[in-house]
Amino acid sequence: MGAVMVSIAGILAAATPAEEPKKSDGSLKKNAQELALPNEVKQYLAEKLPSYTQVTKKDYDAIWFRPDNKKHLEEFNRSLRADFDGNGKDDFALLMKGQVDGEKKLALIVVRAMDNGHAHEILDSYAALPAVRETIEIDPPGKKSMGLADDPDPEMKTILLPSILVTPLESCGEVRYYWEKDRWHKVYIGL
Ligand SMILES: [Ca+2]
Repeated sequence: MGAVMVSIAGILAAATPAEEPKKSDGSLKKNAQELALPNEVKQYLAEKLPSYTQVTKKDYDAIWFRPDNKKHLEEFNRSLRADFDGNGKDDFALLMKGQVDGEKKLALIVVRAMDNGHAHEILDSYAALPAVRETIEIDPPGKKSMGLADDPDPEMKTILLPSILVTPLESCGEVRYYWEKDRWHKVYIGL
């Protein structure tokens, strides 16, 4: 992930120190294990997205990873738990395999806990290569990020909620998803 970090640092240099260490909130380690989904989330997925199954460690093939990625294989996240939409209830971001328009694809799916039940959004989909190459992690609240893509106000801004970072391994082009004003926003970083 070194190359990605360098290019992000270039973009964020004006607002944050280069190579800023990860916050020691334990999110990476904590989420490196398979998250145990609550039963109500499992039931929701079975009902609403029956063709999808969660990506597992077996879906990554270390053979084609660079050595510096291989050593991080144990830390690759496929599932995250945080209050992404800020309603006080924990939500789940999941990398899942499923059929999209008749093709086997990977998808980044968020299941949000609502006052009554759950809601979900399919934030993105990716080609199902011979092995999964995406990994996801939580970026803690308070990060500064350039608003781009679908953001009408492309200025450096502070993300107030935990956001989801998607890193394509063996490639560059990290993507951030964050919730603001009742919807998801997608920002490309590290291009
Ligand atoms: Ca929530």
